[in-house]
Amino acid sequence: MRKQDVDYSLYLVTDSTPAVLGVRRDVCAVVEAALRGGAVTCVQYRDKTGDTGALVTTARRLHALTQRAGVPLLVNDRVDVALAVGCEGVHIGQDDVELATARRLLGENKIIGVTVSNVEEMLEACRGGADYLGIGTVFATVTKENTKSIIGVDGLQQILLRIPADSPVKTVCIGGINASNASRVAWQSSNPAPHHSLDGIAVVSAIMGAADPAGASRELLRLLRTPPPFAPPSPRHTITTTPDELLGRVPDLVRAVAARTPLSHNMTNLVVQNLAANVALAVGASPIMANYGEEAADLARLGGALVVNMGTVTPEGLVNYLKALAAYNGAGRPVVYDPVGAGATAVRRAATKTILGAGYIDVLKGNQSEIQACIAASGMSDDQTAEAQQQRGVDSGPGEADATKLGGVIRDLATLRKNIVVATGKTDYVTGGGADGPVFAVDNGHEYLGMVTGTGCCLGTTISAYVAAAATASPEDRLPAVLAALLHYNIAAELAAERNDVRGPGTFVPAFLDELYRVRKATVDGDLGWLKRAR
Ligand code: 3NM
Ligand code: MG
Repeated sequence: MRKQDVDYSLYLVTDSTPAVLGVRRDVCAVVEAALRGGAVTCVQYRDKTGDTGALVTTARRLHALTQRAGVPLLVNDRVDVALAVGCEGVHIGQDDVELATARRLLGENKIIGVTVSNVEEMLEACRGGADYLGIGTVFATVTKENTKSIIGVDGLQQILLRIPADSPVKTVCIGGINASNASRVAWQSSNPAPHHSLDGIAVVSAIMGAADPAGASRELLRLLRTPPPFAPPSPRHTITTTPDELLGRVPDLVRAVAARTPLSHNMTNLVVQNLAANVALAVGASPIMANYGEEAADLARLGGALVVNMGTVTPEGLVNYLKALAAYNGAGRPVVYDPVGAGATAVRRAATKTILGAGYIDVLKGNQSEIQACIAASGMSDDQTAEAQQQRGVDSGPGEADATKLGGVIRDLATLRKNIVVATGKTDYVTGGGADGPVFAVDNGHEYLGMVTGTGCCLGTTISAYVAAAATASPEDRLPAVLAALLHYNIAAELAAERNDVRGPGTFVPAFLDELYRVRKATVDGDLGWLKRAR
């Protein structure tokens, strides 16, 4: 087999410790069983503690098995063992022998893989002629202690996007990959050319620790090749819709919410529950305020959308969010995440990172400092920046950032996460149509919105109603839906604020509910006068 032809799809890394393997099992027996499933495409023998003689003996046995299966065997770290056995190559970590030395010892025809956890390590490995990269650690895992950094799917994606387009290097990711996340990770790590996409997943415990290694590996390969339930139906491409075309679609979207009365499942804080439920009703959705994660699987089947609002974060609350996120991801229903006060405390920064890493967020909505905190949580800026910009409370950002810069930043975030990002402020910015896609700005709204608690959260609720009612999960339908939500919400606020009976934030609230309702009703009746206010 030529090394260029190696299939890295399902890359099994061995572990000989009883904690992973179980006491009675032998590493060769498990690898043999896994190979019998026919799904494993590459094997790495990894034993950090064995004596050299024993390593060579086991590696020889493994090589006989992999040769019979027609897949390559690589040895972790030990170039000498690989040479003794004559297997197909080695895998080296950042603390192992240097790439140049390994190459000199092994020659051009052997496979050398390198572990990388950041862009600098990746670039160095590419320059040094690595054949493939093991990118990680993606998720925290008990299988490896001393993992230098948990990079999440965002970190993985950033490395993939920065691999030089002309590099022939292949890629696998490693760390905590299992049946619960393989499909999502593979989908989130696929990119349009000329960018590199992930070539495979490397797993230890998901196969070595499985009762049925053959079945487990077949299932992993199947998941790897199956888009997750929430993936948009069409291949992603740059959105070319103009603002006028988008405006033209708004009336139908308002009517779609009214006609479908989609469920808006809110996991939100006590302060806003009542107002958010009333806003949902006013725009035509059917609200349920359910903070208990065990309910989410049933609710996710009802065709609505979930809002995770981090307004009151507690350890128990976080567990509930993650259950609900998994349930909605599994049902292919949209999730809106409102990272309230994401940068305000260490607890919220950690919770944001956990939530963003635990599943797919369809729409990420926050004010500028919350979005900044999400960028830090995604590894796109260092955490110190986030701490330096620590928010004063949950209501205010660091000031109006330069709009062009903000637009570029949220587009990068949305591209990385393959989702829609909404940055709210005096002007709201929306993007999510690819790396070269547009950033839409909505200039409507009223200052009273900033004087009433929970109006940001209620915007999240409104967005959830609209994305739930969108025809498909494709950005062609989701982006206009989010824009329609912003226009409905902000124009209703203007209409309410201008009423004679409104004299301040107190009288504004009931008038705002009225106008949310009246905008919907007028649109259903064919009166689109309100939309002329769109800016
Ligand atoms: N290398 P599991 S993480 C061997 O980040 C290894 O470089 C890692 O085990 C890295 O699939 C890891 O059981 C262990 O999570 C992965
Ligand atoms: Mg190593």
